[in-house]
Amino acid sequence: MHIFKWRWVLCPIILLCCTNSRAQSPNNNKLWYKKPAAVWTEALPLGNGRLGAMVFGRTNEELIQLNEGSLWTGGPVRTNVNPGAYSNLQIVRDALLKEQDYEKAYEYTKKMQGYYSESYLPMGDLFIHQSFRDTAITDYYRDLNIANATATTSFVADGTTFTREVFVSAPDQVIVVRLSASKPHQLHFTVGLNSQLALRKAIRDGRVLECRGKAPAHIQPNYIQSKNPIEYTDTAGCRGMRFEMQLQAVAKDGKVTTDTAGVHVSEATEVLLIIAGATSFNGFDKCPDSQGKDEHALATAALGKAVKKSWTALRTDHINDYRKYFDRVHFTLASPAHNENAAKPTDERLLGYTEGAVDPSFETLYFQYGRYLLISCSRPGSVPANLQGIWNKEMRPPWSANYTTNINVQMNYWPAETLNMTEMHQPLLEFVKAVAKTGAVTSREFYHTRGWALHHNSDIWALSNPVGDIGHGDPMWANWTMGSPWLSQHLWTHYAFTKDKQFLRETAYPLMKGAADFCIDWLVEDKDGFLVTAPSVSPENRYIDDNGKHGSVSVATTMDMEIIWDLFTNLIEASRELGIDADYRAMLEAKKSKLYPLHIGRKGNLQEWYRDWEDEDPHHRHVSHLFGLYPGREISPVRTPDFAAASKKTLELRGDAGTGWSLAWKINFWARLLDGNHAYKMVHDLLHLTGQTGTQYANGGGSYVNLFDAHPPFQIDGNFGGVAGMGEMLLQSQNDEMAILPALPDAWAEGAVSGLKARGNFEVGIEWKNKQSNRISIKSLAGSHCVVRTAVPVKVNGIAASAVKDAFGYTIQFNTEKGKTYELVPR
Ligand code: FUC
Repeated sequence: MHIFKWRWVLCPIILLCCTNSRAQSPNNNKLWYKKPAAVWTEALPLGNGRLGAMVFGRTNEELIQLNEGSLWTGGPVRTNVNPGAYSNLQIVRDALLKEQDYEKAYEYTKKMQGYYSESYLPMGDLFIHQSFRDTAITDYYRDLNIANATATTSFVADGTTFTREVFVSAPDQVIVVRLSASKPHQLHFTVGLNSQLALRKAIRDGRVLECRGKAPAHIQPNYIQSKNPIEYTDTAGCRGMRFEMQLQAVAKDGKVTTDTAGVHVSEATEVLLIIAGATSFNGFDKCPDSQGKDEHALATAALGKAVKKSWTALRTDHINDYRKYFDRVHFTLASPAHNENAAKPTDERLLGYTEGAVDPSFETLYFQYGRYLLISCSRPGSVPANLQGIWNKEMRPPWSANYTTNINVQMNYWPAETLNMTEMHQPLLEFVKAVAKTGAVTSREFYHTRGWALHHNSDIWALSNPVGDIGHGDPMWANWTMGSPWLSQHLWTHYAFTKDKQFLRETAYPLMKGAADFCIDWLVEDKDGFLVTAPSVSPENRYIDDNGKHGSVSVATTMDMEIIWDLFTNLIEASRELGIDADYRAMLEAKKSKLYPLHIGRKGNLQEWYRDWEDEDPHHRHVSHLFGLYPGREISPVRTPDFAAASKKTLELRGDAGTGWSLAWKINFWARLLDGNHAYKMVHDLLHLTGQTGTQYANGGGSYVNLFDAHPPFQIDGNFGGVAGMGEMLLQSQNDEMAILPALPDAWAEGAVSGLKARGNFEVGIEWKNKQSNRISIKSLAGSHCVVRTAVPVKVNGIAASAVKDAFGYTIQFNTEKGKTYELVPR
């Protein structure tokens, strides 16, 4: 809902700006280019949460690279992978807590590892060979319209305009391509399907091209040297899923023939290509082959249904479905040079922005693009978005394009609730149920602990063991144990935003309790009586201890303690909300009070380690110890000013540079520190054209030409963390109050946003000028009590509200009625 209409603003100066802001909306929803994609990171992503397509927009040799979110190597996780693991735990603990022999602890920690995760796969490539012989191509244009999730390519050859429109439909579960020519009978082309995976092709009913394939049993992670990294033979049993792609052309006129080389079309004017794809994946605990779904039946049914629909019906259903989510949030900034900037193709606009052009509407486009991407790669019923969302062309993608849980998969979902896409959170929340099952086995087998444990990597099989192929991984990532409490935060967050008590009672609470049980058993007492984690790492940094020794395994890293604090705090609140488990709650409260506390180091920083040690890499990309600032809520300028000041010092010492996701995290940190200008600086750094084009690893995050986040290489978390951070600049609600424009930068002095969500299930719109909100609209969707923090005192629905003033502004409180909207204006 667009709560604020610019027409309400009467002052002529504003009207001028409003005209601008209005004028920007129609064409500020497009990424567009004057040339085809030369490389994958210039192609444009489409998706319905399950099927993904990267559209290159080439003229004679169009390439649309295809993915299916559940197409991974492997099969259900194995149990009892390292029966000797547990025997090392006490040795590690003694080495850490009694002998202070951290090198020994490191060596023995390595003995507590299992297998690497499986790998996400590319499904196929759709080629369209359309020959124009020697004819010159003119008027070339391609775009991605994020307002209707459609990519269009058009160009002129021999006096005919050729247009190709592509979308991936969620209601119809197919990819749709329409090719059309402005003059009759000018379409002559062949469409083919290929894959890097083994395919068998067949023709059904003379008109459907079927491509049946099988995924490898395992692929070694790309960072492992291996002579035969791709294994098709299933030695372990139950590994290697089937998949199928189907293609059919529907032509209004002309001739269409289909053989295994592809679909051949001539003398047509308009042709629809319908592509269906499915895998046999049937859940994390089912053999993908013998117990798999019937991928042939799934693809056949989707294709059969879609070919009967008209282009208009397919397109209308797709757009209506997509807009249900996308249209919930509007964000505009006064953008004086908008028309000039938007007149540039996106690659040039990005370059201009990188070189310093002031272009606020590009920032709002980037914000909405992040929302577009989550809606496109994570839908109810799909598997969670991986390191690349659902878009991957590599057989051995970076870090297996898996679920990396020491920051990355969580970051993917940071904008889900705040930016009004709660449904898109569902795949991750469902995944927690699966990983809690495998994690219970891992917890028991590796540590003899209760509850469920998850380490730093997972996959669609809900892998939960510490990776490393038993002894080959570095514990600074492989043996990080805080996956279950961190993922539990998402369960609580979903409840906090939706107030869905049934979800809390039936789903979230038991899973959170399972994670807490693991943490309770995992914690041990140090000699001062504090509860600590041991072994403990701070992803993925190393310390230099007081004796000058470098290491990564130690005791009670700040991140561990903050994550456990977060879970215990959330679980205590959850049990209160549900009015259950008073004894368990009292036990948690007692444990919480004994957790090793936060410390401020001698540099005034928030200590990362158990002791005030130096960092081996002071500028490390991970800033794990600020978890309590974001996404946690232990640290805040309002409630814990000393730790907030120490966090600020930490960020200054760490510096701004980092990988894409690191820059994105820092937007959120600075927003939580209420420093809008520094947060904005980080937005700028993230939306900065990277010098990389391929899958190269390099320092310095940024954005590719298609505005995908560059780690580099491409990793989608930075897109999601980045836009979540932009949301945190506009609205925060983690401290039992809704802070309006808490970190507004000078560059965003005037604008309007609507449809943001706040905890308590409020939908919030804000309109501001000169950095001051002049209208706030709060729609109460659950009838929760509302506490609002503003910069100036306000009236609520015309009545002056009594406000409490402190150094951070004014807070007012009022009860709300479910379904009612409250308008707040300056008094
Ligand atoms: C973590 C990070 C890396 C990368 C990888 C997928 O291990 O430290 O930078 O993002 O995940």
